[in-house]
Amino acid sequence: MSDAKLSFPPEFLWGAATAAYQIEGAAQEDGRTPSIWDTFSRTPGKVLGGDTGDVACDHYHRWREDVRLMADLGLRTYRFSVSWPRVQPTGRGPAVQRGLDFYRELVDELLENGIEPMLTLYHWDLPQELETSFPSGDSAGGGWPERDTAHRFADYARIVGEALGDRVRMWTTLNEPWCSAFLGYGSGVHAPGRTDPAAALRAAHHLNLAHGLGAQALRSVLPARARLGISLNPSAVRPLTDSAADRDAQRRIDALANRVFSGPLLKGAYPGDLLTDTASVTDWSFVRSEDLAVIHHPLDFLGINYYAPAVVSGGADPSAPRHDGHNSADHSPWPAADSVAFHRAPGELTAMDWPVDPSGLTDLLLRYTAEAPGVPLFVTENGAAFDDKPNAAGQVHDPDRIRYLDAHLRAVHKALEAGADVRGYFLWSLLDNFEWAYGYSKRFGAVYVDYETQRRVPKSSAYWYAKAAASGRLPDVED
Ligand code: PNW
Repeated sequence: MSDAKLSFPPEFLWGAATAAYQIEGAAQEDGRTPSIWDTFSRTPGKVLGGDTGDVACDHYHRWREDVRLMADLGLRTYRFSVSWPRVQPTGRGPAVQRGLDFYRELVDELLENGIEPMLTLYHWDLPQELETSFPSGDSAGGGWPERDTAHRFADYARIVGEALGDRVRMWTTLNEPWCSAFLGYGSGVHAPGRTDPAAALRAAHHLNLAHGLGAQALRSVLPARARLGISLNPSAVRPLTDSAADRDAQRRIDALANRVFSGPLLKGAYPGDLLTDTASVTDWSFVRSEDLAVIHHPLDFLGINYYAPAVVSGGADPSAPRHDGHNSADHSPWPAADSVAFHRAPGELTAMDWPVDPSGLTDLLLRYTAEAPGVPLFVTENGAAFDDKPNAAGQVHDPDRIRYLDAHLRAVHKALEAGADVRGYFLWSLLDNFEWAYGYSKRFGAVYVDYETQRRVPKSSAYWYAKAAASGRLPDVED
């Protein structure tokens, strides 16, 4: 649509996001040890095509070129993550100076180019050692189901805070703890690939605790001007019909997708219905009452990652295929929710088979405006994968992605008009990259990456987005 060009506030931050394991490569350089994603991706059958992050976009060696790309596109902010096993191999003990230096140099280059860094401490690359060797051992393995991992995360947060606190202002503890807990330990489609619903719920709590302990550790070392938040991937869950069964299915999934995090983070308590719903799986005795005050730490901002909504109904046949975006998994990521059926939401599908429906983004921004009054919001991820290919002239035209971005930025604008305090938007992703269980088969980048040559080619959407960032207005959408 080329009607009124919507304009955004002048201080609105236009950015792009990446994550360490998805772009860095250099998996065995400078003292980095394996993360759970190295182990998982090297296990046959776990990642499409047997792809790994060993080389990825080789960003570890090409970061200067990548920052130049961001500067050329006029980005005002860049969200990246720090690889835990690069700065603290094995997840315990002293830091590796070379690992910290890599991020310091990256940040300095960003700042010199007028690009504000947003640093994520944990985007899923847990040091393998923390998954494998663990002190108490009251579950089938270590990792996030173990309480100790939250304490290890706080130590790591302090290390990075001390090293970069003088130059990074925006900090997030965790990216999408839902994926870490429920895809990592529930459905097993993400590392470490465990399929134990009780472990997934324990993981969710210990991720919440890690956020709280990490936030405390950061506050103790960061200057007062630092801003601290977390990025969640809340689900816009809709009932298929208005029936009582469908509305109850919505409530149940809302608890498992959203309130399991927002409850303790924003209210200092787990929702009662979540505890009752999951009583057959766990008694939640791993939650100590003092944990809740730690998790309920005042946020300076909340990051919302959004891709697509979900539609649910009650009274399902547990053997029927799910349409929750996790159909390929034999195990459900939703503990104690076998009676819930997932339906395909309406809308055009992206290459992930995720429907295009921007209204969920407006809904979520307004919901969290109400649930976290006074807390500024960022869209810390939004974007889409399409089947991008260079043409004979070597250019990549991606009108689908332009339409997707335009529609979702309009959804952000709608939330702004309705009173949401949205401070910025990060396109996922700057570069095509390692798309987790899908390997390199899905391209989310505004910039095309030729994995043979590592050549970067900005797609048409990158130029479109650059115009939006430069003018604060949404440009026309080409056909
Ligand atoms: C997010 N799901 O991952 C991540 O933060 C990014 O690293 C990732 O590349 C991006 O979204 C695109 O997938 C998700 O299955 C992965 O529901 C899977 C799901 C959701 C988010």
